[in-house]
Order: sequence, then structure tokens, then C-alpha cells
Amino acid sequence: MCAILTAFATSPDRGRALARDFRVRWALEEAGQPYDVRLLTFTELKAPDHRNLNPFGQIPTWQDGDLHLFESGAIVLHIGLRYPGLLPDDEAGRARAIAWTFAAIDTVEPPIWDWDLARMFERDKPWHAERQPMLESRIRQRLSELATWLGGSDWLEREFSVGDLMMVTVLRRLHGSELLEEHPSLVAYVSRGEARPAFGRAFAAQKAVFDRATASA
Ligand code: GTB
Repeated sequence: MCAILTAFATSPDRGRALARDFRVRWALEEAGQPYDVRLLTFTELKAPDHRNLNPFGQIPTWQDGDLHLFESGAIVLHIGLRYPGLLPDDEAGRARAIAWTFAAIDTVEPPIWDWDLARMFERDKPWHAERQPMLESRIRQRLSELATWLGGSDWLEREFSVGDLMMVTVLRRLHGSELLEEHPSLVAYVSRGEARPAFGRAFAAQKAVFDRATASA
């Protein structure tokens, strides 16, 4: 039986692959592993059955036989450790790739997420305009540090890894914003990730969910 990933039945990102199930889809495509997707409504996310899989009532979750996992970072690392294609063979290279996975989730994503949440849900607050420059400067600092590290390289380390997969999914939230465009090397880095055939397959699969939901609405 195929492993099962959960995702939004109707993603608020309208098929742009910004929700966190996408990084799992992409990792599975890189690893060449088949999977099934269980689509959940917002009500189903908060039901006890789903909370048994994710205590916070969120997607993505992952069921592979007896193993149940939540947290996109943990799922993607599990896939990387289990199948070839996402982590280097040598111990040091593997440890570096894992470090970049954490850097993406824990160092670069939080300021981007805060900024995006503010744009989506806090525009009507009296303090919104005052807070925005501070949120943007936190992102600018991280992007500038990341661009310095990347320099003229294709990937964060010698070869593409789960660390790049995670970082690209995090940076994609900035698509079209001047924050990313201030760093042409990061724009090119994201494009390199998006040009990978596995990315294309994962993107098409999640887009098909959105297209079906729209057609039947
Ligand atoms: N740390 C967890 C992980 O990495 O797995 C966070 C999981 C998470 O935030 N899940 C979100 C969720 O289930 C979906 S991805 N939210 C429903 C809820 O909490 O009730 C976050 C997300 C949502 C929407 C967009 N979008 O519209 O662009 C992008 C990302």
C-alpha cells in the first residue's frame, strides 16, 4: 500500500504550491516514490481522527504502514534518510544538508511567514503600516546573508539536497516581491529549484487538485 500524504481539499494558495504539503510532494518526486493524497476540509483538519495524526490539526501528515508523522521538516527528512536522491552519501555532507533543512525552517522561514501573515490578516490593524518595515528588514537581513553564502554556486552545498528543496519552498513565498528581487542570485536559485523535473511533477499534481475543486464548485 502507498504511503498517504494529507493536503488541503481547497488550498487558499489557489494552486501556487505554497502550502507545506508541497515540500513533501516534491521530496517524494525527487526520491521517485509513489504516494496517495488524502484531501481534507478545514473542518476535517480539526476533527479527532486527524488530530490523532497531527495534534495541531494541520496538514501535512504522513502515514507509511505503522509510521505516522507530522511536521513537514520531519517528513521530508524521513524521506531523505530512507530513499536515495535527497541527501549526500557521506556523513559530513548528510549532516550539512540536514543543517540547511533546519536553517530553512527555523532561521529563514519565520520572518517570511510573519511578514506574509501580516499581509494576509493584519492589514486592517492600526499598527500594520508601522510594523511592516521591521518585518521587511528581518527578511532583508536573512536574504542578504543567504545570498552571501550562496555566492555564484548553484546550490547551498556541493550538490542539490533536501536543504535546497526546503530553502526553495521557503523563498517561493516571496515570489514577485521586491525583497527577493533585490537578490538576483536568489531569484535564479529559486528558478533552478523550480526547473527540476521532480518539482514540475509535484507542482502539476497539486495544481490538478485546485483545478478539480474549481471545476466542481
Ligand atoms: N510546522 C508545521 C509543518 O511544517 O508541517 C506547520 C504546518 C502548517 O502550517 N500547516 C498549515 C495548516 O494546516 C498549512 S501550510 N493550516 C491550517 C490550520 O492551521 O488550521 C501553511 C500555509 C497555508 C496557506 C498558504 N497559502 O494560502 O498560501 C500557505 C501556507
